[in-house]
Amino acid sequence: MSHQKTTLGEFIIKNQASFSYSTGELSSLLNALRLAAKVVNHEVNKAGLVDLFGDSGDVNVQGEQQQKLDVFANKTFIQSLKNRNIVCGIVSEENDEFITIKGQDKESNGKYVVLMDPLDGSSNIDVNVSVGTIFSIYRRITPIGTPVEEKDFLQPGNAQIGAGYIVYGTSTMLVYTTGDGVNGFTLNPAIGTFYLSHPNMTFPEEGKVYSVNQGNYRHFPDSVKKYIKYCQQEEEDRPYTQRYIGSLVSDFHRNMIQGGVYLYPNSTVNKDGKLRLLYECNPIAFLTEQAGGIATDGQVDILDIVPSQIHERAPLYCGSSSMVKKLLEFIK
Ligand code: P6P
Repeated sequence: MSHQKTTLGEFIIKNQASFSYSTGELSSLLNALRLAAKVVNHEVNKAGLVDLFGDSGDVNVQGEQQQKLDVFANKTFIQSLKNRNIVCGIVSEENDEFITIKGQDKESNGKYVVLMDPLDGSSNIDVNVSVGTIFSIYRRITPIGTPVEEKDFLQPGNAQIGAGYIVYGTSTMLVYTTGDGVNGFTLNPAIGTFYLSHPNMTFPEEGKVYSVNQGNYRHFPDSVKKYIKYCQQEEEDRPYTQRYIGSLVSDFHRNMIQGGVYLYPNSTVNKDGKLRLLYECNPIAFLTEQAGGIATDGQVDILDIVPSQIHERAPLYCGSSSMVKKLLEFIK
């Protein structure tokens, strides 16, 4: 029963003590994300009824057709993060440049920066397939009170102090880490409260699922083609099942619960892959490692990559450690 479960708000307070560097500001940041998640969830669930389906008519920095819900989610998360004077800057998939946030005193006093994909997989909205929000949190590098700079956002993933996602699916869940394991919270929409439903989430060591868009097979490196053939072979523990929703958060969430490996390789079409390093690969990689899995670009751990541009892309292979290790035998 819900009344026996810990709420997200209670969990954040209880674990605040473990934020050795926080005086409650990180808790407040997490609560800002919690609030925005509930507002976006409400709109995602009724998009078709209030004409929030479909294209906004604009195109984002990636050249992708912006969906109306993308725009709504972006505005909602930015507004919620602005309101608490704890964040000094935001990078969003939907904005070309980083956003500077000043407090009422017109100063950049926030201690943190947030990087996000406000509505990942949004091309699935009109066909009623799960979509998600992905977020990544760092301490700023520049001194408090000075203008936020691009270097505040170009930190390697291993400097993250928090990361997570909201999946707007058959149920809405918020899954996050602050470096002390991964915990999942399910929204009770009747009362608008997230409850701890998946404590200490960990990747099964082994899995039977591989997630890749096989429509791109002909563009993949030969090593990846060989691994896919390996997955399909009739041998002791194969063939595996291929599952691909086309929504990173959904494919990742399923694999973390059931076990599996997700692949978005570089290819002759996308030389650096399609996924963005700062607000897709890095937060997913932080969650992966906190859940006992492996996340790599095929050569190095995702979290060790030093970014050079805020919208740069990287290949992503992540999931159950034994499956990723087998994949790396082919790639390396
Ligand atoms: P493709 C959605 O656009 C996204 O960024 C991820 O959520 C998803 O895993 C991937 O791209 C799907 O890309 O090329 O397979 O359609």
